[in-house]
Amino acid sequence: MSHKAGFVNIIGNPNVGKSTLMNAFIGERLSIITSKAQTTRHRILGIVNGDDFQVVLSDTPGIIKPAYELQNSMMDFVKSAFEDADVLLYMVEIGEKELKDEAFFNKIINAKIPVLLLLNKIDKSNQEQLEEQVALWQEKVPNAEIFPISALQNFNVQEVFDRILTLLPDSPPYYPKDALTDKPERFFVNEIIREKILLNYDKEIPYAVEVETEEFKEEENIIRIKALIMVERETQKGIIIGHKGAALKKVGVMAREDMEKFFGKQVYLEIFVKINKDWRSNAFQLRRFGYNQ
Ligand code: GDP
Ligand code: MG
Ligand code: K
Repeated sequence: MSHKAGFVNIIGNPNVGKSTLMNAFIGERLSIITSKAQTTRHRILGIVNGDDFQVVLSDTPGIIKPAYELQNSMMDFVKSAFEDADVLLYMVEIGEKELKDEAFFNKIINAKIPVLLLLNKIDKSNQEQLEEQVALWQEKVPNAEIFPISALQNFNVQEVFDRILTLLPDSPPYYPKDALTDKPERFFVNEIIREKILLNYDKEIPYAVEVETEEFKEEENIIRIKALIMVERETQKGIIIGHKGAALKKVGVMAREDMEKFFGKQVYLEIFVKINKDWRSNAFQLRRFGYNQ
């Protein structure tokens, strides 16, 4: 049986209905996790799994950043949103004008990947308005396939999803399907720590380590997390920990801050470093996502 997998980027102004669309995608299937993980490249909104597909949906925080943050690193980020995705969903709502950010808008109309323009909230319009809007957007974004939808009323949502699937390449899943449905919180804890490792150490280190969440205890006002960073050699352990523990402490503080945002709760995070020569054989393969290659 062939398997399809890929990355779908959702772009659009705030409040156009991106989260509602995610919920609509999720409502139709059981084996789905929705979450917001801040990764190096994208925020994961949700991963939709089926027997023969895995769709990773994410959005691009860059689009809503104010102008003063529009520096090189952000523009790189924005660029990667176009280069790394397999399909781009550009969501607008009835009556909306195009994006204020002209550079970004130009990226959409010049995208090399398929663009689906989702004209959302059509439940608020009549037939005449709708036809007018479709014509308008087709002119503005000639490279897009336009889907009038109502994410809220689940109109045309399945059609969009089916179209995404036809556009995705044959590929094994990027994320372990079982682990996702099994212990999703731990998965995102691992991803957040991995991201901080990526940001704080030289290139070879992230490839030499594996992160595992040993304990995840949610209490009323706090989540207690114990995570393990597994390395293969003593020297790597030393690098991870750093002089007087400073490097690991930094990773811990950054990761905890993200986790608190992610889970919306105070987090008590302990990270241990352990040498485990065999982790590679146990680790999940295929980790394209989140790595700066
Ligand atoms: P996001 O900021 O792009 O994620 O937008 P949300 O999904 O949070 O939606 C913003 C608001 O638009 C919410 O009040 C939604 O209920 C509403 N909304 C989303 N989709 C639709 C739709 O298809 N029709 C209508 N009438 N409202 C919608
Ligand atoms: Mg939202
Ligand atoms: K989001």
